[in-house]
Amino acid sequence: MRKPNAPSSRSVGLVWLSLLGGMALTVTDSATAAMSPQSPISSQSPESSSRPNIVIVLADDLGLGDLSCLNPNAATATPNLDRVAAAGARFTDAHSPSAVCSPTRYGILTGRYCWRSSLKSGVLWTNDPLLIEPDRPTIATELATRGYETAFIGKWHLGLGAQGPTDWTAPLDGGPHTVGFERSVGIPSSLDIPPYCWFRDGAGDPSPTTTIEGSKHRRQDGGGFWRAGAIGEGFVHQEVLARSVDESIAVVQNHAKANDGRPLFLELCLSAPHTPWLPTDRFQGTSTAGHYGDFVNEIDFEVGRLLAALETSGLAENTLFIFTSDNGSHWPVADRQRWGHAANLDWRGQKADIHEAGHRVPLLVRWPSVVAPGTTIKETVCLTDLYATSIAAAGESESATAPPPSQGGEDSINLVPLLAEGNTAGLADRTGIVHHSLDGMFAVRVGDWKLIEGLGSGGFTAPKRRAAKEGEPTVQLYNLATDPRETKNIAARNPGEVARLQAILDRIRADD
Ligand SMILES: [Ca+2]
Repeated sequence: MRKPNAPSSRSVGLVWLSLLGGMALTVTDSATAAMSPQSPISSQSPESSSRPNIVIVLADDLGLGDLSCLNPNAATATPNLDRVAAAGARFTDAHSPSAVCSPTRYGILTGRYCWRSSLKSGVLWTNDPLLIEPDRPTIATELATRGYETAFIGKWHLGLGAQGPTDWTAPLDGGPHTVGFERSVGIPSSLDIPPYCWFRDGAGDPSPTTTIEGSKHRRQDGGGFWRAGAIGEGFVHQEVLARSVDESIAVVQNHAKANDGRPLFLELCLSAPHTPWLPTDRFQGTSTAGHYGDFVNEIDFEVGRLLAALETSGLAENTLFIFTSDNGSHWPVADRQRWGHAANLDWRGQKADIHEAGHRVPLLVRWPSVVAPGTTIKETVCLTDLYATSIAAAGESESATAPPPSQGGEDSINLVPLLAEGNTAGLADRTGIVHHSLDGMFAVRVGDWKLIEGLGSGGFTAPKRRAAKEGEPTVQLYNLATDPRETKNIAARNPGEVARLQAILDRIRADD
């Protein structure tokens, strides 16, 4: 099994980049060569400069086309996120490792595809125990050994409790606090899956002790949707987004106030724009895409509040700030036609699907003095890469007695050289990126080629799975350079390409 990139190879080229000033640059294959310095001239690698704070903000079901910086025709307006993109890098070919929630969250924190874990399809459900295996390294455990304060806020959806159904009458013996986060405030899973409650540092805050009826309406025409089930006293669905950001701002402010020389790692997992779509009064009617679009606008406002807190606390300048989404938007063709809003741009499908809209996600990175403003990165990357990237950004473990370098991050590539210098060498370590759908359908992406191991969407779009007709291939093959919409399955006339990609997928899967 491949080990994560050695952090020692990351020379981030701070001095070289500073020579570029504010010049916008576009990282393409041809530009990469021109951008590469003759030799590393950085004198400020993370080892010798102060370690950066690292903030990862993960939206829930936000599509590429929801950001106005990525979609000139968006029915939404995201000025704060647009400023993040303008100040740093935007990726155009970034993928969540899964087209749904829990597996992507596992992949980000561990740098490992979730289908290697016990969860082979779907998402965790009410009161499932912790999915992350005991002793598995996570971004949080690795950064903690490097002296970071570590905090998790928001939607967890990785299970609570060590085994069996979560026991809310006792301290939680599994959760963010057992996988490296010294502080945590969150909700168990999606905002439409009970129990509805907050937890704080390993205990209910308060635990769910009563019940709520389910809401009747599912999407645009109702008051939001959630399933009936347990709820904690005082829990209000509509307050979760703002409260998650309030808690994050408190973490930032307390961190700045402590000023103890430790850097901060904060993972903020937003509960939006996943259903229930519950924009507060202030945002209703601010978009032309109904409650969904209004909710997206509220996300942007809330991220803006966090960015402002980083600025006023004096942390922003030395912070690697990452914004992304756990899967594509839950936005079928009917919604696009009704509202004229392409939440997933022109990519085929929607959340949960194996086609591009299921897993091609927005990814913005702002890192002043390392990532040049206005950078566009077209290389294919996976959110599992945030594991090795975060560890590389943090630098070597500071304690001689700290555990040895991680043996985790099996499916993670360090993106710091790509971000800082347009250096694509590290990406060559990966033969292909694996995509995974709601029902466990696999696909592999190698260059422009994409092989899907089955027929149908594997997710929400019908048909989910279908049998091959007589003489029809049992797989889908597309070339995204010539057919980005995945309209024409060319598996039948490219058996050699099918065999090549199938062998790569089999090899990655077997490498466990
Ligand atoms: Ca999601």
